[in-house]
Amino acid sequence: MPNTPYPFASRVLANYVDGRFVETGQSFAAVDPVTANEIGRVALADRETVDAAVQAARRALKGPWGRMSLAERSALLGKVADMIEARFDDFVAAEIADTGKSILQATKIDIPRGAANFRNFAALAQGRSNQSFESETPDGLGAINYSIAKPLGVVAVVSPWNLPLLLLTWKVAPALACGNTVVAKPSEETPSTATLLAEVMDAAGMPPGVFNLVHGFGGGSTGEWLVGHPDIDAITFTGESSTGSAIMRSAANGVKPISFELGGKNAAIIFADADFDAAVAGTMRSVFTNCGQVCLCSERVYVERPIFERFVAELAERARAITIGDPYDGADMGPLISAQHREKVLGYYRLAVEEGATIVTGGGVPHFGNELDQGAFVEPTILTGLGDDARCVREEIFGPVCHIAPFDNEDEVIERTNDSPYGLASAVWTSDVKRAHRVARQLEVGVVWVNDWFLRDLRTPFGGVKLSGIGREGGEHSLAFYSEPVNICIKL
Ligand code: NAD
Ligand code: 6OD
Repeated sequence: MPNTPYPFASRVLANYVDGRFVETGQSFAAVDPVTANEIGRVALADRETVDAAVQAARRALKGPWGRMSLAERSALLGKVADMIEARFDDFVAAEIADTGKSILQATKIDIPRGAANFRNFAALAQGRSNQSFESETPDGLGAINYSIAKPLGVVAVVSPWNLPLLLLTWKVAPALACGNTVVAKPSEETPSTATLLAEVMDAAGMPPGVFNLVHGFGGGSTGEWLVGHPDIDAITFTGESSTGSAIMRSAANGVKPISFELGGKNAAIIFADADFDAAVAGTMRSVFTNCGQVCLCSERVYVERPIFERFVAELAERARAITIGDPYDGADMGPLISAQHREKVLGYYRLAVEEGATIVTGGGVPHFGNELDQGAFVEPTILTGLGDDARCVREEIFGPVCHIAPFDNEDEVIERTNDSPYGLASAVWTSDVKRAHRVARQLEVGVVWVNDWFLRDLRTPFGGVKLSGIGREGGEHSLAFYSEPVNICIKL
């Protein structure tokens, strides 16, 4: 178990602009959701700081970074990955301090993926360079065509709090691999690993202005000033669908390219022929990982009627066995991100009752009899008995909760799954491979897992349809978004 102290216990979390750590005279609190205690102060980036970051990023495009070979750039990103790993325990301590997530989650998923994102995109960009100079044979028009991939320029990266380092680096790494410069704004709830990343960039020798970090809030604050800045060239955003709409309005002013990974109301579909134990274990993961705060989590679970009762009983028994509490005491599940988010989730627990749900397990808050009672904890919750039009079945809750409903046939469950304003991910559990292919291709989502959940290959397209996003990232899709292809046509 990591025993490293929170790295910012005695210093302000600063912005990182033009290769310097800068404070601004204004700050806001970093809060530990396990106890609601303030653990640090974060320098709030005002308009001038955002502008300085964007201008530094513009200048850096023309500096040493812009002149580096792809091999040099990739080597530098590899060094960033190495240095994240060298400070692994600091990153883990910082991520847990901000989120209260379990040690298992932080050490096995969040921080390793932070390093892996840099390694993967550095390698992918290098592999691609051989293919990007495709020349075509003369076609009879007396010209030869070839294309080059240029960076977009200054990319604004705005990221959420649920998987802070993983989701920030998922965008920063390919943006840099393609030769862009970045101004990143992490969530105000989770400033710590982003600030460690700035320290790593600095120590790795990243030229000033290539990676800039600005801290602050969203609307009417740092986030809005960044995405509305006229001198950024593209916006990549992960977060709520309603925030995506607001950012899209900013992007419209300058007709900026956008890539959006947004909310979800994901379904797990369990057919009676599935491996029962695997389906239960997988659904436990897909509902309760990270206290249900993963955009891919299953909040709607459809179970074929012959195994419905047994499945509900087994899932409920396992949900009751989840230990909740301080991650450093080895708890399986920590708190939600904040008191405010807890109010939202508890609002849905109350609404479920009003809508006529049966609360199979959970539905309230745990009591500890110590300072954890101030934390943002809620009970893992399983609901049944709601109609498909209930708000708890249609709206994203983003907590450790699912509604389980029976279904009778394949066409019906496909139709019910697709009857959603969201379209991010689904998990299908069956031992019939023909059914798996048939169902998967009919689901209106960006990602379908069959007999698993959140199994990631970073080369695959990742993203959602409908309210769940615009565009795809991952592998070639990221490289395509973060670069500008230019056709050069030479008259022979
Ligand atoms: P959020 O939309 O509230 O905030 C995300 C980021 O946007 C934060 O940095 C915030 O400060 C910033 N922001 C907010 N308003 C802004 C504005 N008007 N202009 C510019 N920036 C603004 O989301 P959250 O609460 O941090 O994250 C949870 C949400 O993110 C859930 O809906 C979840 O499903 C979604 N999410 C989606 C994915 C995905 O890959 N599809 C991944 C993770 C989270
Ligand atoms: O694994 C990823 O690359 C990714 N973008 C995960 C998103 C998780 C949402 O909370």
